[in-house]
Amino acid sequence: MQKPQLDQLLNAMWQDYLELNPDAQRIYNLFASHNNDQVINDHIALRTFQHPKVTIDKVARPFLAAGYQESGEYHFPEKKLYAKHFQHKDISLPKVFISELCLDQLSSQSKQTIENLLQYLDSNSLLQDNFCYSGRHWPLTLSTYQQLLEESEYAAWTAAFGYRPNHFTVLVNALRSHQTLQEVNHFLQQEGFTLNSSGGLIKGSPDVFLEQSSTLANKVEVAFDDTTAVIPSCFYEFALRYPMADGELYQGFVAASADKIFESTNVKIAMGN
Ligand code: OOG
Ligand code: NI
Repeated sequence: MQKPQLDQLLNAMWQDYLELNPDAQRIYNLFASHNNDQVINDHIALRTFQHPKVTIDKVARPFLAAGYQESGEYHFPEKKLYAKHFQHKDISLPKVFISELCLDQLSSQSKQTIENLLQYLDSNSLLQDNFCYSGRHWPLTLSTYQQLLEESEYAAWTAAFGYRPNHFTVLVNALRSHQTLQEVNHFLQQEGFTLNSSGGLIKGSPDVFLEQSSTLANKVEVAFDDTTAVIPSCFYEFALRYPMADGELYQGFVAASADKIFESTNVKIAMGN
């Protein structure tokens, strides 16, 4: 895939994401207005299920075709997740973080439910470049969503939204207006945005070369087969990267911090109850 197609894909993903989280545009504009219209995206996150039909590498296909390379892997035993990140040698391009839910670690009921959903997924759709913003490919009732939610918030989110960007991320290093994550958080709170405080507002530290914070997922009305319901959708993230011993900014992720970032779509936290 050539650069113009990749830019087009990234832009289409941003537009799709804004439909679920229009606040991201407001935040983007606030930072853009203080930074000569320059806001750099550190990474985009996608979610999937660990299944031969939709492996991380299959979801990553258009990025791999555009020259991205697998650059790190992460384990989240408590959340039953596994993830990889992909990056491009052109460091102005966002990294892509793709996680998957390990179905073999779920109850047989949840595993069966998800396998049933995945039967509706046409394998050919994965060959389309728009797959990573193609949404939900299966029928879903509110009670199935709620059943999954009892066992895994991630399972419920992925069942409800399917293949769409979960979040974009402002690279704080590239901001002139705000140099620290404390300043970013303070600014966002003053502007009225609610941040994810799970594990503290700031996840990580200079010791692990990465500090991150995020808004809480926006709540949207989702049409299920039987009814509609308001559930958490997507959030916006802020990342400050620190130089390693060789002077290069750390480009990876930190599992202990990511574990808390995942909770930005937690129903109890995001719905405020
Ligand atoms: C991904 C959470 C992890 C990060 O930057 O550490 C993450 C997700 O919520 O899907 O994005
Ligand atoms: Ni992230």
